[in-house]
Amino acid sequence: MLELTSRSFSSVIQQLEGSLRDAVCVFYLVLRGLDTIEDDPTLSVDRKIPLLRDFYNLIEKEGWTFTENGPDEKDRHLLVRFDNVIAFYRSLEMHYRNVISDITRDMGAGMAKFCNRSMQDVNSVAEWEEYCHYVAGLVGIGLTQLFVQSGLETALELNGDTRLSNSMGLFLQKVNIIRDYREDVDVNRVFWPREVWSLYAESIGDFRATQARNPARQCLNHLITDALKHVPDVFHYLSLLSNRSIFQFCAIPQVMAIATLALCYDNGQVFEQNVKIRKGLAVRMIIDSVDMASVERIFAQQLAILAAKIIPASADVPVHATKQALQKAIP
Ligand code: PS7
Ligand code: MN
Ligand code: MN
Ligand code: MN
Repeated sequence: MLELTSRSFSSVIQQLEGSLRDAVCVFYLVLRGLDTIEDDPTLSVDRKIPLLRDFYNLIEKEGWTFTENGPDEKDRHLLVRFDNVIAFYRSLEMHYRNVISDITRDMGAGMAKFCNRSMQDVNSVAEWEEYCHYVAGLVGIGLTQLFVQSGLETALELNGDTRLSNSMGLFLQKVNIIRDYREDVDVNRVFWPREVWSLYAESIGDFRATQARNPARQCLNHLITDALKHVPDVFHYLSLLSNRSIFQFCAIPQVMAIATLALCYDNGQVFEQNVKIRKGLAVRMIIDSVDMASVERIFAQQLAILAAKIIPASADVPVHATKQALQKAIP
């Protein structure tokens, strides 16, 4: 199921040590199930909201499955055979189950809150961060609790400082939202905050037009600059880890994210298709992400690629802000 549903997390989860491996695998599949309900446009809001809010109870029900997803939902099969995930969840030690249950409850409630307001979109940057907290920051906070429960990580700050764990998720989620502009807008899902895009267009969908490339790229660069502010927290968090398999699990998605940001910066293609880093680059970065020093090197390389794309003569506010964010981000 993990290999069927996960595009990027399957291998880094499978290399985790001991009982943590199963716990994180179940955590992933439970949240993927929840997200499959959130993402399904064929489920009515009235059906969706109670499911999202109740999902943390449903995962306790032996034999529960869900067959109402539309036929096009890519992870439909996971929910059709969710009884398997539930059986696996119920076999976990209680300290792991409690973390998974609490995070699933809070994420489901957060998703329901945003799905409730349907057409109202994400208005401010603060709201953008609130949404990202529910769907990704909470994952960071829950994973950190699992690491500590496993006994493989002991740093007190890791668990005490949910701000750092939250930033780990926020950075990944913002990059995902920035990169997926076209895919999301085409199905009427808007995650770019109105407070930012309204500076550059009347309507978010306008960025798709080739005549709008200049304001579109400025808006894109503005959001990338915003995402970069999380990089110092990401480094701080990674520097607190001591277990090698956990370090790689945490670092590899962050490395992919920074390379994706560097590729997307000032890139008009984001408004046409889903921009993806080259497979060869991804493989090389995965192999190279062994410790803090190598991850810092990769980040510095990717940030240099991004910096080289800044148009030097421009006095735009975002350009100035981007330079400032890069200064703070470069290790
Ligand atoms: C439990 C590994 C490591 C401290 C399913 C990993 C979807 C970016 O939305 O399919 O389909 O376009 O690419 C992952 C922090 C969460 C945040 C969130 C659970 C890192 C349900 C990843 C992943 C915290 C809500 C990418 C958050 O999905 O995107 C486990 C530390 C799931 C992490 C969603 C997004 C994940 C995401 P989409 P993807
Ligand atoms: Mn979703
Ligand atoms: Mn999704
Ligand atoms: Mn997405």
